[in-house]
Amino acid sequence: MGLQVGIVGLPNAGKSTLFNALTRAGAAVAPYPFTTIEPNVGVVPLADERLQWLAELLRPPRVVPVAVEFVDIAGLVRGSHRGEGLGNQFLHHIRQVDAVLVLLRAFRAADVPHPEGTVDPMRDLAVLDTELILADLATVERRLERTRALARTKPREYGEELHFLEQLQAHLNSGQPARTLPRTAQEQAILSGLFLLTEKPRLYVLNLGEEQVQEAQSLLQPLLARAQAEGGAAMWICARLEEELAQLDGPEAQELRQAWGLPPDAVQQLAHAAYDLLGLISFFTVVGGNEIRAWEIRRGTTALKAAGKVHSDMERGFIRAEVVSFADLRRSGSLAAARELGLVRSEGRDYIVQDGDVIQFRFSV
Ligand SMILES: Nc1nc2c(ncn2[C@@H]2O[C@H](COP(=O)(O)OP(=O)(O)O)[C@@H](O)[C@H]2O)c(=O)[nH]1
Ligand SMILES: [Mg+2]
Repeated sequence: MGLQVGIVGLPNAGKSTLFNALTRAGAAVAPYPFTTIEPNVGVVPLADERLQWLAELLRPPRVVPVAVEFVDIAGLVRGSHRGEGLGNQFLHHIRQVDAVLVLLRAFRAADVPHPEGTVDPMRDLAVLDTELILADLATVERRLERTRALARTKPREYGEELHFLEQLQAHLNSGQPARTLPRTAQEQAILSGLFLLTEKPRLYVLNLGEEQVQEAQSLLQPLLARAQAEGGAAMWICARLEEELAQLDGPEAQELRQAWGLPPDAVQQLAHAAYDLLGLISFFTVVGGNEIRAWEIRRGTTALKAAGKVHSDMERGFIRAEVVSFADLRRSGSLAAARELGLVRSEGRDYIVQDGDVIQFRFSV
């Protein structure tokens, strides 16, 4: 499974519209085989000019970019945590994603009812926050009960966990998301096992109407401030326009984008923002003359672990990694020239892979 981003928001915020825009735009990025894995899971390949350059240089039959999967998660409404609307069904879906895209409605449309009666994105955010925090509280309280029972018989083993869970409960009870609670490495392990919704990194997206584009920056301001305070990201989009534009071809769509004041590629901006939010970088592999492929890894990953990402055999039998940075490769013009210039380095298992590295793994089977 690839990197997954769950789209959450109140009903009629435009989640499905955004989802369609994302997946249709994804479909247009040749040569990636477009897929909607399930009706509500779509794949957006990340455009990367470095990969494109490599593809032009080496012309392999297959070019595989990294991709971000978006999941349209329905059913989050005020009262969800106690079973309103579709109740807790959404929880199951959000628990599995790596990051949460919070979509907030700014567009005004008399024919599209708002579940809260008026358009107010920051109020909606408060509603969503409350639901997610309450859902997490329920999870933590279930775990607390178990840990309390265990701590009664084995206080030495479970004392610390109990103490941390109580801290976490108080933190959530005060209206704060799990991700702002300081923790030790040991506590992090407990947290990871809980799959809390408010622990996931967030990308805030404000869904604007066509007529609001001119004032986009000022409308985005409160959300941007919030995102900056929590180390997240915020951007705006016109989901409905993007959905329509995604069906058009290059030049025509670009002209309309300019006329509307939209960015040249909002869908890619969004996918890249999610990628960056998760601290992901890309490295590239060239497999014989057959395939060029981009791989996503977390910043700070070693050559050994990167090899394992490509194939478990490569990790097991790792000998060394032959690495050239993309910048060096482009400057030299070809892999052979880079080799002659001594720009292809031989790196060991502990080498920290850098964004844009072109790597050939040497391994024994
Ligand atoms: N006027 C206007 N309508 C929009 C916009 N974005 C979405 N909608 C409409 O709002 C309704 C609800 O959108 P949908 O994507 O189904 O919302 P969801 O419930 O969050 O999945 C649909 O009729 C959309 O066409 C927008 O930017 N402007
Ligand atoms: Mg929907």
